[in-house]
Amino acid sequence: MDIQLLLVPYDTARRCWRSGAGPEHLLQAGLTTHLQARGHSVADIQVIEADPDQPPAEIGTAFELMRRIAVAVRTVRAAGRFPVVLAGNCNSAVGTLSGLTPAPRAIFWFDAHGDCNTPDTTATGFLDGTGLATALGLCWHQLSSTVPGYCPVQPEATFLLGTRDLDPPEAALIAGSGITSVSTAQIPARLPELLTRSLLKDALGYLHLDLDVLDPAVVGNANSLPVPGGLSVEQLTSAIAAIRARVPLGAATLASYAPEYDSQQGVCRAAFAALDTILADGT
Ligand SMILES: [Mn+2]
Repeated sequence: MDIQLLLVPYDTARRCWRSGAGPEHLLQAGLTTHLQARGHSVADIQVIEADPDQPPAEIGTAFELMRRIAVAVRTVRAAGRFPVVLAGNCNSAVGTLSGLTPAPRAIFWFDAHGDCNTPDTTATGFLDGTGLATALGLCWHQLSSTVPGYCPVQPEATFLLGTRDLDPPEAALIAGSGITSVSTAQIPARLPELLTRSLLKDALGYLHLDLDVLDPAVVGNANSLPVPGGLSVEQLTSAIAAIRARVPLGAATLASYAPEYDSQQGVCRAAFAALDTILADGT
């Protein structure tokens, strides 16, 4: 496969801080040569940078990055390459999904957390906890409209996978939304059946992998927010294969990986294995 790696090395508007260091770490661990050894063609790395003329601001910088990601993803796909976004923050997904329009899109969001708060429900003020809600058109309407190609994704075409840490208002929002939640216990056995129920006809899939979906006790800590009871590597790759058997993918993202917490490199290895399945021929 012809692949373009798009690096977005920011966390909360800070470059290479915390999970902003994840993209570079994956490269230094040999990701490019790993992919080439699997037979993929990997174009020169493209790094998405914040506007150097603007002061860092958690909200403003995140949306500036989304605007730039949206343009980059569209350009990469027009050149016939598959975009793999390595991002600090999950909210980069808003940009990536915007680069896939006008196709109807389906979201497969692997994450220990729901990222489905809104500015009215968040108790932490952490913008990245609103990323999926923004992609679904539930908040940040003015700023979302500045992202080229932005169009909300339908909740009925959205899957939350392996999510196990929700704030009460977030849980209520998801329960009433049409989003399909797939618990860790349901992966992979129940997934094919759940995938047949949803609105996926003609959809272009977006696979979002927040690496904290993995089990901290078995695989390692992906970031500062470990939640017990996550997926094994085998569960994750089985689920990805089941998704690929159902829906063609338009783009994929690996996000929220802060390498300082991954002391045994288990999450790094799992990221490589996940990408192998995301990019494999013939699944
Ligand atoms: Mn996340």
